[in-house]
Amino acid sequence: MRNPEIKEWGMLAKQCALGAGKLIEEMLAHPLEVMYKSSASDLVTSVDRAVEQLVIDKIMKAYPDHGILGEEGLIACKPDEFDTVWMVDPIDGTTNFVHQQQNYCISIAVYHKGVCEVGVVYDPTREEMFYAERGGGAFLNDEPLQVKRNKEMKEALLSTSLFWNRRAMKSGLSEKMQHLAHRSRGIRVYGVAALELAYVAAGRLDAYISLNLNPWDYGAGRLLVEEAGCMISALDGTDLPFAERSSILAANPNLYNFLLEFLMERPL
Ligand code: 2AM
Ligand code: CA
Ligand code: CA
Ligand code: CA
Repeated sequence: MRNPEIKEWGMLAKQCALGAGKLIEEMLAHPLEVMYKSSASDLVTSVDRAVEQLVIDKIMKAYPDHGILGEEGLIACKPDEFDTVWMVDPIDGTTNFVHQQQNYCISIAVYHKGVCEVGVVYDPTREEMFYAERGGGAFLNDEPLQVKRNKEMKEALLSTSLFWNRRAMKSGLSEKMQHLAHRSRGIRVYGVAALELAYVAAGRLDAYISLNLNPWDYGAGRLLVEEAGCMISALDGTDLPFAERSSILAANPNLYNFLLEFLMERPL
């Protein structure tokens, strides 16, 4: 029997995302405090941290025995030590947030015994709430999402986060993406992984390809993608791990096998 708590987790995840959206709006009335993490292109703001804290407080109040893995690390968590783990990216697309104040989202996933049960990706500027429950379908603002199954490569719109990755350049993956640009309708580079996965689920994109995503980047989006009838795995075709970094190939079911073979075969 399905765990009846899953519905409650889902409701709380949506409440956290909406609360985060409100807090972001309030904080944007004041100047942004922007700091560097590992480099000048790896940013964090006071808003990222405030949102993560807000989400942690809400989860801990409701479920003090759950684990939380957040990008900004405001709470310590060894995921393997908890039955239920929340994965939180308080602002996915911080560079977009700093430069554009749009094209960012909040991503929240709930895993139980290593399996993703709930995924929420919320875009506050467009007021778009993407929601999925395992086995219960994917939704955008309560409207069900189901992708078309007969997509062809020549009519596909792709998206990637590969281009700033040195390994992608060395391995020839960047070059392969250029080839795919010619075989498809084009490639977009939005810099907001969780939202790109939500867009694959919504059929706004037909595939998303990335190296080295963190578990909070793909945690919620993977369930949206699966529940909307698309396929997702690591770039070598293996299942996505629990609470570990991974490469990602998410695609319309009609394109997935072609993309997997094309990206895995020897360099061009
Ligand atoms: P973030 O904004 O939460 O850090 C894949 O595109 C993910 O990598 C994004 O969702 C983004 O998550 C992060 N990212 C984007 N541009 C980046 C950059 N230049 N350096 C490091 N991380 C980046
Ligand atoms: Ca970051
Ligand atoms: Ca992220
Ligand atoms: Ca982030």
